[in-house]
Amino acid sequence: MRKTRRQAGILSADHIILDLFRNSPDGYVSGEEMSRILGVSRTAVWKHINGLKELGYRIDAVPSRGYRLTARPDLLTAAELEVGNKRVGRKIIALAETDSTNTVAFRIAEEGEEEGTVVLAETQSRGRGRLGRQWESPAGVNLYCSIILRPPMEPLKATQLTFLSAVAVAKAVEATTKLRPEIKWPNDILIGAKKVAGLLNELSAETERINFVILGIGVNINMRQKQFPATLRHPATSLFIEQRRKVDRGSFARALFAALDELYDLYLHIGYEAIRQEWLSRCTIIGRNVSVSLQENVIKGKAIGIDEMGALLVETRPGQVERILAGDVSLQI
Ligand code: BT5
Repeated sequence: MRKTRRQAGILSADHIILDLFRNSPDGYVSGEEMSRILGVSRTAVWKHINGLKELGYRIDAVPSRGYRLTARPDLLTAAELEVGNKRVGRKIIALAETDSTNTVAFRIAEEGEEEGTVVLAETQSRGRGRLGRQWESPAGVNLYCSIILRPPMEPLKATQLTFLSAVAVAKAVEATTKLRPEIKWPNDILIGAKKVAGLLNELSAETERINFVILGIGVNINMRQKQFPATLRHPATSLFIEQRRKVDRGSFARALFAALDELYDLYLHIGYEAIRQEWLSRCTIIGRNVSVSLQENVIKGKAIGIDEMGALLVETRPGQVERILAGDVSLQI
């Protein structure tokens, strides 16, 4: 795949213009200043401004003062979200609609797309959960995204990255709201025992080596109660429902990509232990009596931790510990 300017880490003109508006003390930026900073003609600046207007930005031109941004669209655009992280979100592919962002990310990763690229969509027609389940993906209210990572490690350790994305989602919720998210093993983020986000990680690997991992993340941000179907497996919620106030989806997405970027960097340089500790500090089931439904049976006991491979450790009798790799956990009252 051809290397674009954006992939090489150079910010796009749209992004630079939006940054100039963000940092301008009185909100005005002159066409002359833009043309100087971007190194392009005034006509080219005008074309960029028109491009932003087509995306839904409202930009007024005031003679002798310059341009002023008066309204942003509630849309997740690459220009808003590419913020110069080390890896995650260096390049963002923002789609209006797709079947599943995981499917798109998997396909472009197979074609060689770089580590860190994010695919996101305003809505998904076939959003996927685990085991062929469906992920409700109404348009314009939530975040549906998939991140391509190429960690240099053995495939068995790939589940560790589910913990990494769970911690990142929790951190983004903490950064953008006053809510206290909890993590439920293995892949749910809850607020007050209701599911607010789900994770679907998919792997392409050879025997010894990972080709790539797709971190699929769905977060219910401004979804209304009436948009949830009655048939969900577990009670569900959104940040809006919990705090009765809209959350800016762009700020949430930026916080999420920053947390993922930072945690992934930590993971590559220090290792899984740093992530495991962050995960444990937000996990509510450790130390409690749980019941885990597996395909065939149910295991009951005390959850005592997670191991190297991400398995849940459940003490079923004093001294007897079961390692559980997949299952549905509920608390025993
Ligand atoms: C998950 O599966 O929780 C993983 C969800 C991952 C979604 C993201 S969105 C971006 C990326 N692209 C995709 O196609 N997928 C990923 P699981 O634990 O199997 O939970 C699925 C179950 O949660 C469903 O069977 C429903 O009962 C329930 N559910 C569906 N949509 C929901 C929603 N928006 N919020 C809360 N629960 C939901």
